[in-house]
Amino acid sequence: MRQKRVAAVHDISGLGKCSLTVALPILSVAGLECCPIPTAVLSNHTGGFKDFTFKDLTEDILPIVSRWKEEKLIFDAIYSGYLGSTRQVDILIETIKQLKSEKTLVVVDPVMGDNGCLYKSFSPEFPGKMRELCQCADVITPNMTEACLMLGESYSPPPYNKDYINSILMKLGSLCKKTVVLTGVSFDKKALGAAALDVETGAISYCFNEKIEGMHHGTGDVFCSVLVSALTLGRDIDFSLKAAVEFTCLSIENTFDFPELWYGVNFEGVLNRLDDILGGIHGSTV
Ligand code: PXL
Repeated sequence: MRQKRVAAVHDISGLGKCSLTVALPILSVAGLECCPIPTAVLSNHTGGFKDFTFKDLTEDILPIVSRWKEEKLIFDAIYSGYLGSTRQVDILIETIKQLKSEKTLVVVDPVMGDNGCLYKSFSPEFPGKMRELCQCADVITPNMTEACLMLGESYSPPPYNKDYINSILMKLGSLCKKTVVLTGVSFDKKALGAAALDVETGAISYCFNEKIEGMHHGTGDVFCSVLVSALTLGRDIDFSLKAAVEFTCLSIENTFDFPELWYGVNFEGVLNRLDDILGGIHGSTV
């Protein structure tokens, strides 16, 4: 028997509850071995703190990959998120080539913006470069801002109409191999959720929850880490989408009583519910 293994390529931000500090605990609770490749070390995330320190780890990635390669280990998934530099896109493409086997699921979360804006750590060329990385992915998980940045479309805030969302999904479908998961989808003032497109069949599904007001940092990383966990456990896209929406909402609700937590969500307090939401961790071994 072998425990399933996920290579997680994200930054590590000491403060802020995002990237690896979210992916590691969520994948672990899902019974998966999470093997991190840090793209950069930051004091805190770049979204709202007054400053941040930034140590770029671009030069460390391929030596880590070569060392892992020598161990001849199987990776059931490769999950990438926030990258530390534009050059890291080419390095990630090489990382995927090196670590991927026939059955490896490649999930690219093209983390680069929110609320219509590119994060301040990225150059204007970054979205075009991120498109290249998406071509290597089975699954991509942009939010509406990231989708518009990659497609060169102007961003407008929600609500949207269904035809518009479906056309964005179809355009994103040409950027990746199998599945597009689009977050931040809303058709009215009451509900917010995500949509998924199966690139091969053209089937589109939606999953909504009651909209919770306010801006919640790190929820994209919580959502995507649950989605990757569910897909790696062998759940189908509809189940995985529902699990990711449900756990993200629970995490936000569990933050209401913690006013000091403006920079993230208290997902740790609901990790004990994750096993149930994932339908048990059967599938974490092969
Ligand atoms: O949650 C996305 C994210 C990840 N990593 C860093 C960030 C952000 C969002 O601001 O700044 C460093």
